[in-house]
Amino acid sequence: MVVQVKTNLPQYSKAMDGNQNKVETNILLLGAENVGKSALTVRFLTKRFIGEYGDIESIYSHIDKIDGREISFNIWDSLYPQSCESSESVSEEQLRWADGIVLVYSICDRASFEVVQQQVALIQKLSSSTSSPVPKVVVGNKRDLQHRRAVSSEEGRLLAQSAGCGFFEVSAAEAYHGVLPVFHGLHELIKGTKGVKKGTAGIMGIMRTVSAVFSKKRE
Ligand SMILES: Nc1nc2c(ncn2[C@@H]2O[C@H](COP(=O)(O)OP(=O)(O)OP(=O)(O)O)[C@@H](O)[C@H]2O)c(=O)[nH]1
Ligand SMILES: [Mg+2]
Repeated sequence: MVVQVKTNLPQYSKAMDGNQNKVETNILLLGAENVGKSALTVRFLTKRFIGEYGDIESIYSHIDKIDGREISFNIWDSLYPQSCESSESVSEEQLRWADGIVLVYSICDRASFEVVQQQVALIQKLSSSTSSPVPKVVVGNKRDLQHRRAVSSEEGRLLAQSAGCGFFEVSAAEAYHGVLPVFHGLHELIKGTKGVKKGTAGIMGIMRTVSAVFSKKRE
């Protein structure tokens, strides 16, 4: 297996790079384990659904075009910490890094919906001292598993509405075109609030590239 691993994150530019045309945006995926955070990430990066992803936490870098403008997406596919207090499931470091947050639950897993509720509250608490709230979207994944649905669309929508977030129900397994609006929609929210921000945080030991994802699939 050929896996390209960089031991240091690159020094990201702030809002734009020198040519004033490339925008950088940091997106953090949160949510309980097994809800499809990695599946959504890989779908967006590669248009593919691999099936099994392992429990790897990574920041992926991906350049996409929206309305003719290059957007450099840095996507932190997080792991829900094992045996942690719910109050520790989002870190200040993650919030400092993120321009926008995707909160993922599985529509078949009520406990995962409760995790998102807790994480929304925690983000509000941790962000209360900062001037502007981080743009967020709530995502109910595994919409293809209707027969196992445990969380209604209405509940998801209400949670998102009460937290001032966007809302999507998607299936990472089924289609790319359903997943794309999650990332592009969040980017629009970020753009609408404050543009994009920050340089790198020296937080992750590893940055994996899209080619690493493909290599994994072919393994
Ligand atoms: N049916 C169905 N299965 C899905 C979907 N998305 C992910 N899965 C499956 O759900 C399982 C967990 O997916 P992951 O993407 O690894 O979930 P995760 O949230 O990254 O999990 P952790 O990294 O362990 O926290 C895998 O077996 C996926 O194939 C979906 O939309 N529909
Ligand atoms: Mg994962």
